[in-house]
Amino acid sequence: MTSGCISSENGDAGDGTYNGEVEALEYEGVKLTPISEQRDNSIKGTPQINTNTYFLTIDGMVDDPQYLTYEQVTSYPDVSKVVMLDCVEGWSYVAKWTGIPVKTLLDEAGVQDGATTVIFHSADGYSTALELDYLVENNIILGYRLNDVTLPKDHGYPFQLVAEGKYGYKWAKWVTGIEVTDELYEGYWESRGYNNNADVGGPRFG
Ligand SMILES: Nc1nc2c(c(=O)[nH]1)N[C@H]1C(S)=C(S)[C@@H](COP(=O)(O)O)O[C@H]1N2
Ligand SMILES: [Mo]
Repeated sequence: MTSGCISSENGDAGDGTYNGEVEALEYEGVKLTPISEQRDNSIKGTPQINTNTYFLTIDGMVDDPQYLTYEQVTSYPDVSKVVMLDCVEGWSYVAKWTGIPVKTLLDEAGVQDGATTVIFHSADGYSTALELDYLVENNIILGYRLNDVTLPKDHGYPFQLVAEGKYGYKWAKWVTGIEVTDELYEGYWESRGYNNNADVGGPRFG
C-alpha cells in the first residue's frame, strides 16, 4: 500500500503507517505507544548514518574483533519484546522492539576471561556502559525495528540498545561500537552525575 508520497521519511501518515511501513500498535495484548507520540532525546541532534558504508565494531577484550555490516547484524535470528523506556526527565513510553541479542554478537567475538563491562559508543559522540552479566542474563537486544517499523533516524537508526529495566540514558542510540573491558566506565551522562547503575526506580544521581 502506498500513499503516493515520494518521501521515504514521512513519519506518521495517519493511516497506520510510519515512514511507509505498517506500525504495530498492540503486541501480545499490550497497547503500544505510537512512534509519533514517543518523546526522543539527544545531546546534539540526529546524526545521518549511511548503512551502505556503516560498520558495527566489536572490540576490546575479545578474541576476534568484529566489523559487521547492517545486513550482517540484521540477518541473525531476531527477538521481539515489549519494553518501557523511562527517561530520568519523567517521561516514558511502551514499544515493541525487535533486534539481535547482544550476547549473540559477543559470542561471535569471543569475550575474554575477566571481562566485566560492555561500553556502547555512538555516532554522535555519546557513550554508556553496562555490566556484561546484566546484558547476558536479561537477553538485552540491540534493536533495529520499533513497533515493527525500521528504527527511525531520530530514534537511533540503525541500532539502539534496548536496555530494559534501566533509565533511558543507558539506551544508546546510533550505536557504532561495542567495546568489552574489565574497567569501570562512566558514559556521557554518568560522568555528569547520573547514577552508573541506572535501575529504573533506583537513584538517578550519584
Ligand atoms: N547516542 C545517543 N544515545 C542516546 C542519547 C543521546 O543523546 N545520544 N540520549 C539518551 C537518553 S537520555 C534517552 S531518554 C534515550 C531516548 O531514546 P529515544 O530518543 O529513542 O526515545 O536515548 C538515550 N540514548
Ligand atoms: Mo533520558
